[in-house]
Amino acid sequence: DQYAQKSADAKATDLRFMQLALTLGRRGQGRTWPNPAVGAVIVKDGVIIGRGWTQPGGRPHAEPVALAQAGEAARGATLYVTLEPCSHFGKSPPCADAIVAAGIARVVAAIEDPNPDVAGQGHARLRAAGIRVDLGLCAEQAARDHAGHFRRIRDKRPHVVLKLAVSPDDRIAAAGHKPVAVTGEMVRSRVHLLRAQCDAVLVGMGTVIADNPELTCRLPGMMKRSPVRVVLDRALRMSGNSKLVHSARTTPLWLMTSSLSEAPAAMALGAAGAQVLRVPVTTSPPPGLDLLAVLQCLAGKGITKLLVEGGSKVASSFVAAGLVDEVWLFRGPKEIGEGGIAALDALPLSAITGSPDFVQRASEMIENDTLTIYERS
Ligand code: AOF
Ligand code: ZN
Repeated sequence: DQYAQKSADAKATDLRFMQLALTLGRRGQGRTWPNPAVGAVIVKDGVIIGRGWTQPGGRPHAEPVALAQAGEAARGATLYVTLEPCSHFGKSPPCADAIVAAGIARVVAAIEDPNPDVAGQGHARLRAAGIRVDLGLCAEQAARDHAGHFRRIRDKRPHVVLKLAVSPDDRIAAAGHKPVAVTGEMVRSRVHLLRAQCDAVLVGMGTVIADNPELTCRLPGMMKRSPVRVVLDRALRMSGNSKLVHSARTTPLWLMTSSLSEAPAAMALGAAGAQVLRVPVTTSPPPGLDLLAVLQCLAGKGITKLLVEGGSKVASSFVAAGLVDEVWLFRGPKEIGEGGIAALDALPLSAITGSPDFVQRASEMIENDTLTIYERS
């Protein structure tokens, strides 16, 4: 094909601009749902004349932002974009039409958009207008960056990231759920950054009762990036005095409860700013919310990427149900010892670390702790 015959120099140039587009796209992560966080760069004669990324709330899309910056100079230029430009009249007009109208000569797109409204038609529209389209540069990285969008479109559920912070003896808390500092300060900021890049975070009611967490992103300058907080609260035991409810008016709080939980409690929590969402319970023991139904409900509301933060029972249920796509395993240096709470409740941690279902993608030291990332194979 045309692209295979390009010179090494031209390919290196393309790679550099696509990597910039990917970096720009990541700026929107956690803030563009239900839309993917796309990045776009416009280049003419080797000079960048426009940069754009999907704006908070999902619109405008990345391409019109970059085109507006380039203005008239876009005529004859190359557009690098991390996802196929859209071809449908959604809440915004088709990006493909805007690209044609601006006179772009060549589009380099990382990957096709699986959205059935687009699915190749964006590229077809560009080609029909005489634009040269090169598809597939950095496709693997783009698939990773858009994993939430792909999973939501294809499987009607969010991409699920499980975060675990464990001791060398695979425990997350001391006897009686007494909290211990398993990992250090640097890991804490890293987790807050991870939260900011996800659309929603989820915990079980046990964690809320034990820790009274707030689950917001508290990094300097990033207050506005807190994800939706989701609590599995089958019997609707959430206290009106929890930090979660107190902050429900500024950061969304969604309580997933069984259809049988009491109406008056739901009304009171609703009045305090929480959203109560009812899902079916499992028919087989142990009693619990149907996790696939929970995920489908979240995807239906637009969530593309979900961070599961605990505790051990919630983590093990997601693993056992085969609903975990990615694991961030932080490991501290100090043993917790006998009686400590096991990371995955009844499951051994090797259900992830030794399972053929997961492959290790990356590993790094963070001060005295390690982070290992696993991906569904
Ligand atoms: C693009 N560029 O930056 C993004 C795209 O409801 P709408 O009109 O905003 O369209 C949403 C769909 O557009 C979304 O599901 C996905 O397929 C695509 N997202 N497309 O050309 C972008 N964010
Ligand atoms: Zn678009």
